[in-house]
Amino acid sequence: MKKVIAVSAGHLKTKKGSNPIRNHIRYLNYGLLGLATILRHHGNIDITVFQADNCTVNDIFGVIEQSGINIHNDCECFLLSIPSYYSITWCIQFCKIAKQEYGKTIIVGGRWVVDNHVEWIRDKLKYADIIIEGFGERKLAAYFSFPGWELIPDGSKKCFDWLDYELLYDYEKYQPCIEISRGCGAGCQFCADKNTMRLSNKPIEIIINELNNLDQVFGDYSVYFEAPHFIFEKQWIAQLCKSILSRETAFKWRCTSRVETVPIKMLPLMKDAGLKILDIGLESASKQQLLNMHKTGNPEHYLEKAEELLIACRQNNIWVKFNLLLYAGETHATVDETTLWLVNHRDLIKDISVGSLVYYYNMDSLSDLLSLGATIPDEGQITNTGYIDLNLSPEIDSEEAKRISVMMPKFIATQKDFYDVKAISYFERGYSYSDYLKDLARCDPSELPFTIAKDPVDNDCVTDGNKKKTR
Ligand code: B12
Ligand code: SF4
Repeated sequence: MKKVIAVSAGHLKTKKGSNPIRNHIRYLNYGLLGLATILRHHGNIDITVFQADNCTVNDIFGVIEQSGINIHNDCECFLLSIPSYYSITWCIQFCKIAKQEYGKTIIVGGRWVVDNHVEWIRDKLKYADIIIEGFGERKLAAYFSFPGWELIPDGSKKCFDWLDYELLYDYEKYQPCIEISRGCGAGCQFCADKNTMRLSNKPIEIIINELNNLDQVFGDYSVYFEAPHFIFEKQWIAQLCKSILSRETAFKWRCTSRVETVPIKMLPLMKDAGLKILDIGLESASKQQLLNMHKTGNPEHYLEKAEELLIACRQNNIWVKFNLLLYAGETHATVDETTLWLVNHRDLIKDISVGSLVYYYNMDSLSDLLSLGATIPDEGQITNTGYIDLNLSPEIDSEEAKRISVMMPKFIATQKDFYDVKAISYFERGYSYSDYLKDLARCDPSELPFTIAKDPVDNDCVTDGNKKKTR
């Protein structure tokens, strides 16, 4: 059998725009790499994964050929993974070339985009042969029908056991991750995972095997423990930390969770075991907006817990990065309320990332958003792109929301904070602080989500989280 070429789609437009620094961010599409690992190791299928990242469609075909694959002669079929609606335009061009120039079969998947709107995708991607909804593990195994394919479990029941990084072209540039669980079901109104079933955390022995593999493949690395909502099951965490501490190699790790979920008493143990960054979905510090998002039923208590977490993380030299969302019904007053809370806690917060509400085709709550005051700027946008950049309220339209998203982090983070937070798990491996400063000099400061300040005196790559910020 010839080679299967798996491609993670790139973006012609990204949600956060592009600049010389963002071009060094490499989001690993671990969903696609996990599928490739199964096909290779259970199905004995020859497969290579290419991440398009910021490449144009023509460039990615060039990269594939440069890797030594003759697409005409060697390629059995393409698997195309669509990580987000922002990739659709790129995918349209990709499918056209893959079919018209190379005449290959194209199988498309990526549940956040494909699910529930197959007809729409089919209409957009006219040259695609097969579109697969949902988790791909079992459906692709059935398609290739290798011996024993029936034993591959459905992705709603099991995480990946491991990721074979060597199947990914140029894998040395990517920072590794380990999938811990899937799904969430916590009900936040804006989230695609609000009603999904959460799988319990993966057994620790499997994680340790994956770490042993990372030692072999990468040597020196940090890890994202991936889960839409990392749950700190106490016994599981205690066992994980104990197992990490008994290993010879140390590494830094991060994960995404909620303010109320982190067991504060366990932070010293987790710090010793390498926890360096907590990505926390704070979303807002406006009490009304927290209620509107269904983030909490008790915003006062929620914000107290957030403060308690910040203080405990500071004591343990763990950085907190908050994710914030400008939501339907947002006004200048609610933005000010959030900004004031953040500024009051500025010395405890390493960085924030602010997004503005986008309505995606497969969300179900447009009427709720409209009832909170949001409006649709361009009725045609959804059928063209699959998403809508909403006006959040009569006061804050989509453009103003984008402006606030860039401005708000400037109150909190400096260029060093931004680098430190992205250096673990996001920037391509080997992207040094001095390379970053050179790229920074080519950026428009007004478009950067941080202020440019004098660097701390001990100008190493990872600053001490206990220090006060210099600005
Ligand atoms: C972890 C995560 C990330 C991680 C990792 C991304 C990744 N590729 O997995 C990071 C931080 C990098 C990330 C970044 C972004 N993300 Co994100 N992310 C998530 C999150 C929390 C979980 C994703 C997940 O479950 N992965 C686990 C794997 C196993 O699932 P999977 O990737 O879907 O893969 C399975 C199937 O889709 C399918 N499949 C995938 N590819 C293929 C290919 C074929 C051929 C087949 C048959 C099947 C198939 O099989 C896979 C295995 O079962 C979700 C949901 C949430 N709660 O917020 C948002 C989410 C997916 N992200 C979202 C967005 C918008 C983004 C960004 C565009 C944000 C930005 N920065 O601008 C970027 C785009 C990144 C990129 N280029 O890939 C949106 C997508 C919205 C949409 N419908 O377009 C979501 C839904 C969040 C939301 N708004 O609700 N994200
Ligand atoms: S806690 Fe996070 S993953 Fe879960 S529903 Fe809310 S935003 Fe989504």
